[in-house]
Amino acid sequence: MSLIQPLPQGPLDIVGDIHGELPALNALLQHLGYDARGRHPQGRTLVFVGDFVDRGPDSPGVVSLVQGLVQTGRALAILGNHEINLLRHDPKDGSGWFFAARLQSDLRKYPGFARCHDKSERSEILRFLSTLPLGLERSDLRVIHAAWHQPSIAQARGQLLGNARLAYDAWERQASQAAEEKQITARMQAENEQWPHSLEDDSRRPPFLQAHCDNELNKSCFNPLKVLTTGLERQAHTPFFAGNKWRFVQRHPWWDDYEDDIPVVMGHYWRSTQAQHRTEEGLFASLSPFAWHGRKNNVFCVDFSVGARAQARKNGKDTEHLRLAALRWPERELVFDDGQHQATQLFERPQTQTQAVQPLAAANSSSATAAHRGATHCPAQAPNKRAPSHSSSPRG
Ligand SMILES: [Mn+2]
Repeated sequence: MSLIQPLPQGPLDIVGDIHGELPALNALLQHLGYDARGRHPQGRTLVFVGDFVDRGPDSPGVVSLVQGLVQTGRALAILGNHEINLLRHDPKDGSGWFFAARLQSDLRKYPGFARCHDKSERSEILRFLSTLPLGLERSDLRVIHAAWHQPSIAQARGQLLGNARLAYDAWERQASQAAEEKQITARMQAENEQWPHSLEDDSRRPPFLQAHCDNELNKSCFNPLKVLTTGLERQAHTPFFAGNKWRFVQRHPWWDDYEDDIPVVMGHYWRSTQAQHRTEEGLFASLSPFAWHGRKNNVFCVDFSVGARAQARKNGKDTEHLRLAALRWPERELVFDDGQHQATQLFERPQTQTQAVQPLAAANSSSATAAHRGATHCPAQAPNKRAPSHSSSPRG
């Protein structure tokens, strides 16, 4: 039993990041045709891509619902970065429902939310989360929270189910050792003397601080379980201000390098149903809101940003584009929490064996590329020419 588990056969409904929006989840399950116990008249199975919790009005309620469905065999679920944060006792934005340390700051930012009140409730949530895998697969589909990155998947396969937290912590310690060996901290200190201003001051654009960049890349790309749940990053072309600080690395659209024929469905990346609302780094900028993406047009992000609904509501902003969706497989149709059905676009079927006849030289060069990629966790770190947009929307 490994951290990468099989998907069951039959039709699936793959639900995007929920982020504590229990009313949206209940509405979506109804529109999908599930009864209160998660049974579907056509024998469909629910799959949750992670990030069930944080920011929304009822994270404990969402966990409890997902847990009930998983334990009765009606659903499968994988861990997202927000569940990993809970497992590692790492309080972050939006987790005030679980961690007292975040309560005051979250109460200011989000409207009233249900909390975990006692230790036994928290322990039960952690016990359940610790049983979940990080990836799911079958011959025609792969499901992951953020990145189906083959070398990281291979590492996760070698870890026992139930071991996510221990393995994650061990890789984090190794990442710190690697940073020491590369003298990243000392080089960052030198840069801090050269640039003594706060990196949270958007009025002062820093020069490109290479050690700060190296530090971010080491932190994001070293740990394979982190890569699977938060995605890959790469060096930015120029410093850019996002999420309230100057950054030197940006998210890497790994799907543009994904060469396998097996489609991947993921969450995590805050796409929008409206063309004018883009993610901060323009990851889906040139894409229809309902399109498959990537080199082979066989990757689909099913996170339609319902996680930003709580804050938008509090600030009196439009929430229409912030929605919860499920992707029906094999139909490739989206169903939203308001009942809208929407066909997806641009999907390319995998080539069949007879179509996939390649000249020998081309086949050899592609396997050499794959072997090269397997040698490192990080993608090629050539500076990206496309400057990301200036924004303070949340990450992950
Ligand atoms: Mn996420």
